[in-house]
Amino acid sequence: MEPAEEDAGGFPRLIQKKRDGEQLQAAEIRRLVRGVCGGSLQQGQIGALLMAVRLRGMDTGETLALTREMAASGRVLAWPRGWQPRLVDKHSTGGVGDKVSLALAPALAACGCKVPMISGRGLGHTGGTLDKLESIPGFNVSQSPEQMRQILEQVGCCIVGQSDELVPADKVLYSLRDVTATVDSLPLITASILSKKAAENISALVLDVKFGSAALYPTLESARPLAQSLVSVGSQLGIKTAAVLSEMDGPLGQRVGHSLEVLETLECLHGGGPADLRELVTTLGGCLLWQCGAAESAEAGSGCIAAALDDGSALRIFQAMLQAQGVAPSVAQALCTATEEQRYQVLGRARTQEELLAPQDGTVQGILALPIARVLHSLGAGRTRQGQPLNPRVGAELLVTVGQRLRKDQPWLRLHHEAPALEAGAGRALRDALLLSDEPPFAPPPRVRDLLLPPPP
Ligand code: IUR
Repeated sequence: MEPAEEDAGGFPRLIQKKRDGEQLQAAEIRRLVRGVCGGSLQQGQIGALLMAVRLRGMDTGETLALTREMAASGRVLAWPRGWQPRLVDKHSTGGVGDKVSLALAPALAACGCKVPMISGRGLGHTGGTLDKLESIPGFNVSQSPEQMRQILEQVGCCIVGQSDELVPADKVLYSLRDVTATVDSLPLITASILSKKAAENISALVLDVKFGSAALYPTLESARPLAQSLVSVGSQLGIKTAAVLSEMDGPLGQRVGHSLEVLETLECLHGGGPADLRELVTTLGGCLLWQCGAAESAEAGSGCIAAALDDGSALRIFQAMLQAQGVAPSVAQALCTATEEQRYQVLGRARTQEELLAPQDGTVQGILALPIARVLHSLGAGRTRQGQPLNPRVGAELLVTVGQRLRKDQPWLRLHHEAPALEAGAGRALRDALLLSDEPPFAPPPRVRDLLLPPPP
């Protein structure tokens, strides 16, 4: 007989085992996760367990068991059998200006995939995909599994919030990790991300693991173990999992802030927009099309995604997704077919647009995303507490790209805000975000620095 979950003697022994660096068995991990969800594991015990895992780590087998148990702690989505090979999703570890999901989901659907994308909200300096979509009047991120299925049937993709029924264990563990200094644990991050993807019941997954000064990991090599852990555990869960390592020193694209990022997504969906945004959308999408058997190679898949952006098919699906998720047809049409000025009328514009000028001649060596994100956050674009309202119109447009030559007094950034005046500290932080050099102009480097493809079957 399994020890009763209420057995106070059982849990301390399991915590002690991990504390002393021993390996936990799958059945022990199951008891712990059930204790977390059922409430029989006390908050202090969960905190101690998290810290033991943070300090002692978990091997791939333990991480896999933890991911499986977390995924099974709630409802697992079910789909028609015929969809199975083409059910795909993407996850990013979080970046500034990262609006890739907004363009990628409809582009994948245009290429024949089903994309039940469950996204998050922004907390801290990175913006959340759901918050960006909610800057569109009427957009509803709360969709039941039944509604998701209907939207996937009609449109091919949806982007929704995580319902309470899905992976309740992650809700408990994630909120406690935040307050116990255990967020940066490889097995805990792996299990948290992959349990939610496993509950979506998808066939293929691509992960955009960011590195750089505005990412969780500062360097390519420090981010690689997370990418490897995600690919290894994801593959063992039966999901064809790939990872892309992409640089996150400067904002992705030229616009940061919720409604400004929707505007830039629309440019991308019209076949234009910044080169780095298109690079990430086509690379991540190309991997997925290859993984799910819709393309001969990742390169061929990238070509299919590029074609869906260029021929308007991804844009039409984006418009249909907006309507299916509550946006009035006239609003969806205005956003997807009108001029930028008319799009601003739909999304609104902040009261003040203020341009920052280059202090001297020079070549743009870099534009640091983190200080820009922090200033925007302080101007109301982000939240410090869950549930706090935010201002979707606050944002920044970069008027220059890395590698280009800049003249003294040339505008390099346009800030959109509603504050009476920019505080001196914020102005200084923004000025310091522009890195100028005496080097000759150069082509900006690619965002994608490495690709980890799934192991062969
Ligand atoms: N995103 C998640 O879903 N889980 C995590 O642990 C982190 C980011 I860090």
